[in-house]
Amino acid sequence: MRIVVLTGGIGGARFLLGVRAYAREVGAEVTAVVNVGDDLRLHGLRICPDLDSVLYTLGGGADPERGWGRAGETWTIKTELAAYGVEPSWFGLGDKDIATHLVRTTMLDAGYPLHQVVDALATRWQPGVRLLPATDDRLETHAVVSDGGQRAIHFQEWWVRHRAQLPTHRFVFVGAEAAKPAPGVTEAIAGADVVLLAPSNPVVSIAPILAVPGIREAVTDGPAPVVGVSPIIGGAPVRGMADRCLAVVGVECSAAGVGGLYGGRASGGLLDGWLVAEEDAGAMVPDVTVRAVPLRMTDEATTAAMVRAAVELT
Ligand code: FO1
Repeated sequence: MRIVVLTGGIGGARFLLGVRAYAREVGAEVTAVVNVGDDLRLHGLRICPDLDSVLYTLGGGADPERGWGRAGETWTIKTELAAYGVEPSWFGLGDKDIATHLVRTTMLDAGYPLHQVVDALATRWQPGVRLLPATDDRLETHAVVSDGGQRAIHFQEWWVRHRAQLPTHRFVFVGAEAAKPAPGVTEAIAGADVVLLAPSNPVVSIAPILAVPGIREAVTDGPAPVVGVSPIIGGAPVRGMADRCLAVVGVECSAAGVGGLYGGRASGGLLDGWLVAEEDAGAMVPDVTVRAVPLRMTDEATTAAMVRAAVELT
């Protein structure tokens, strides 16, 4: 069996732990297509938060409390940069994490495409699943905010500096129109037995992946059933600030709201199946098979059981 997962953020990385465990049980191959819209260049370094969250989480090197960055991190360089008054001071890079950004930036500057850089980093972290960036090309999520006047700011500034509290009009996926799917992405989707949408933020993690021309079409026109896992339980995001993002696009923060945002395949949307939490049993999405199961990713075995339920929904 071949499983493709569209994923981003810390929830997506934790979901992949369960996908990998399930895949080992049944002998499946997993390809994760990872959001790059959160990426930024800072202090001359290319930072890929979602790819790194997946690498560190699956490789056993993630900080369990923060969710992002490395366990046992030290912050000497951050402190030194602050002593020079270097901005942005609101985005902290740990010393161990910086090593990853140095390797990545050196390879990118030498001309390697991002997917080859991911392969090189994966040699160390051995994630046990195939990792593909959605695109090798520049794709950055920006938020159009009212902050005195109207302006667009990078997603990380919106998320980390302003904690998603600024009046926000919309998100823009800068570069998406000209971006091409990274090699292997549409082929993996076309060859999949099931496509899973991780319980990631639908607005700023999954939407930028689908904004790359060719990816959404590969999912909707492909032979594989598509099953999404709700990132919302009982009207609240499992983690992160999906509620703020959903408000920006005018979607109710509920399992039914996000299911409706993705939409049923038979009515021009994405989904064949929608897995929701037991708390949300009764949520309805037109043309979509909805099933309620325990949906909190408390450990790998519970998450693997969620994945089994998602696969069996099809
Ligand atoms: N999140 C924060 O809340 N504060 C930070 O200073 C911060 C730094 C950071 C550095 C590298 C990295 O890979 C992620 C980092 N994050 C930080 C997490 C990140 O902003 C977001 O949680 C994701 O982009 C959303 O998935």
